[in-house]
Amino acid sequence: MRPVVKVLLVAAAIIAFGYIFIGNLGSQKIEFETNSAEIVPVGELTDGTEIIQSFSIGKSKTLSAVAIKLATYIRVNEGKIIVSVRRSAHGDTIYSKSVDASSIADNEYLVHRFPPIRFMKNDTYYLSIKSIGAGPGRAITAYKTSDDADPDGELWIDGIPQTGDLVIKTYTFEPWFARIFNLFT
Ligand SMILES: [Ca+2]
Repeated sequence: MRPVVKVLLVAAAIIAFGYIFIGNLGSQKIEFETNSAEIVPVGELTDGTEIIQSFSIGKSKTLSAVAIKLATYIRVNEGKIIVSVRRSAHGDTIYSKSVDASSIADNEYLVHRFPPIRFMKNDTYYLSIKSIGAGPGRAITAYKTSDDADPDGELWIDGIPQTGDLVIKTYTFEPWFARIFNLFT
């Protein structure tokens, strides 16, 4: 290999590494937090139950994490919870993860971080929580508001639209270069 080619290859590798590394530096912050005077459990999430909450993120924002407030009825529950983030209510899954119901903490937010979703800005997402394998008396629950806390979001439980919204937080990630860019635009 000619020396000049070697130098070019090394330079290309450094630039590629720098782009990937620096592109992942930035800050994550809470984009939205469900705010309501009254929240109530949605009921036991027994086998097959699916909750879907839609939400939107702001212009030029990059979705990087979601958190859902869950509760255990102060007992150890059975089965699994599959948390998914989708582009539509029932398809185009961007992210999905299974969690043992027995590992869920009472009245705490279950946080799921994922690689920041790029090129999908200013969009609506669908957060799904599906219960697998939990019988009555052995299932966890989530919280919803009594009122329409998020006019931009909608909640469905087993396909039935609800008045309130699921108690969640969404997080966005802003790479440092986007922050500087946004100062001038
Ligand atoms: Ca709503």
